[in-house]
Amino acid sequence: VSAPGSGRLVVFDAFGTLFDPSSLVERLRVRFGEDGLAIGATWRATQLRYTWLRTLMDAYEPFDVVTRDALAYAVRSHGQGSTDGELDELARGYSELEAYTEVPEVLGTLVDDSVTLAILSNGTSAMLGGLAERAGIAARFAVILSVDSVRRYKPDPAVYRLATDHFGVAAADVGFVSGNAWDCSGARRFGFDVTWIARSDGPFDELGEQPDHVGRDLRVLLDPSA
Ligand code: LAC
Repeated sequence: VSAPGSGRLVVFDAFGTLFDPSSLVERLRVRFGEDGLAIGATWRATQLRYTWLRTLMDAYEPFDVVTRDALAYAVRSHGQGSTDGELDELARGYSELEAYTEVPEVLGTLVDDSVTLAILSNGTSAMLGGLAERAGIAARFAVILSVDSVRRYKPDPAVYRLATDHFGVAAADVGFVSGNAWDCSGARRFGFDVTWIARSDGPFDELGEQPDHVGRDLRVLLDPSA
């Protein structure tokens, strides 16, 4: 029996998988008081909804723009106001997220075991490169692949194809890891071997796909029983 991370190639989602968006809620609380938590939830949900809508509309804008637009909507939808400068600064928080605590050590173990690692994310190359540098994990990745090059967002198959094209492998040879159930569904549909990182409670999506492996955090990748 082998662990989910024991394949030759493991490809990671970024937000909610390696980097923790919930750390922004504190900044929202400071600015918007008790509405901060709800604004944070609306922000993340709207950010994703806008990625899907812009892909369907064939109206791509980079993830930092979508993120800032979604924040403006979230603030207004909770009856709050803010200046452009405040929105810019809060949205920049997405480029300053912390990695989840176990991330550096698990990535180090995988690299020591000769596993090739990559990121495949909605983020722009600049956002993702900066986040990986800040967390001290940039050198662990063979490549950071951004949807920016296909101008469509996950779960469009064109995004998952970036990984198979880059490495010249079949989908089944890619171990894909995401904390987002809908991303896992899209990746499973594409044919990846998928590990869902269920960091919070809540069911997997009902999209006709199931993850191959499930864990609470990235340490599942080292667990042969998973
Ligand atoms: C990403 C989003 C899905 O990093 O979390 O692509």
